[in-house]
Amino acid sequence: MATNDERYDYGKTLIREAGGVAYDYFKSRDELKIESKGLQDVVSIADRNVEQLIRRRILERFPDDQILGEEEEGPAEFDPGRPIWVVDPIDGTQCFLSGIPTWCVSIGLVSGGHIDFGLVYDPNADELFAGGAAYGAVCNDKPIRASDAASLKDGMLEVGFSHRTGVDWTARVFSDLLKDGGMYHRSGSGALSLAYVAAGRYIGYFEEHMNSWDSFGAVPIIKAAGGWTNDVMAGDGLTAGSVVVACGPNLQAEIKNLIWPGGNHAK
Ligand code: LIP
Repeated sequence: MATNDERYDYGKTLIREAGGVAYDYFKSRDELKIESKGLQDVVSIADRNVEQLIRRRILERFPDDQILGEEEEGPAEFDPGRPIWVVDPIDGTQCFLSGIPTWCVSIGLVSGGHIDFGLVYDPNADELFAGGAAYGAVCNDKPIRASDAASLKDGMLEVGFSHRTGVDWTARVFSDLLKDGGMYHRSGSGALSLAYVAAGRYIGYFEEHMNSWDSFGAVPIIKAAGGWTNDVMAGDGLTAGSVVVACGPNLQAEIKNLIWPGGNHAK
């Protein structure tokens, strides 16, 4: 029976191959036909073909594994006894199609009821972020650590947003963050930004709602890098997504108080 160590090694090679194909599309993006999936939500043949490549490669090597991908989604129900690959072929599609280099390929592996490892590949910078509890956290094989910032004043908080939600919670977080002397950033690729939290480049991350394919690739890397995230698997996080809050080890209390003031978990 295949092991997750084998999946981890295979995934690292696969995500670089997929990123290479995506990067070729990026260089000739003017030829791509852009389709709308909703408000500020676009897609092209690049997303679909890269996802198909990833699906094909996974099933060639691990035919019994299951796949949840952004473009083709997954089966109506998953068998919790078999590994599930959670795939975003191009995270940051709007940036990709606009010629902005903040996009990536993201893959997470759910196995045994938790996210065993995650992979985020940025072809523009040729950076592969990888990790999990059993593997440590690395960028291009070099160990990475989440930021040791102890205050929101000590760096940039990435704030993601999509029109899947209303604006009130995010607007309130912006307001309180700025009043407290903090600073925000939005790259347009949630997965890549979360990988940057693992690498200590951003001190934290907040987004009211992310789909699992946007967060599961980076969350295990953040944890393996000494950082903290909320439980993105809680409830039906795999299929419905969740709020995502992440930070380095010393910022947990302060970021929780910014997002859920006084421990009030209402928005
Ligand atoms: C998007 C992310 C964006 C995030 C959105 C959305 P897509 O993914 O990259 O940063 O804020 O929630 O999921 O559609 O570009 O793959």
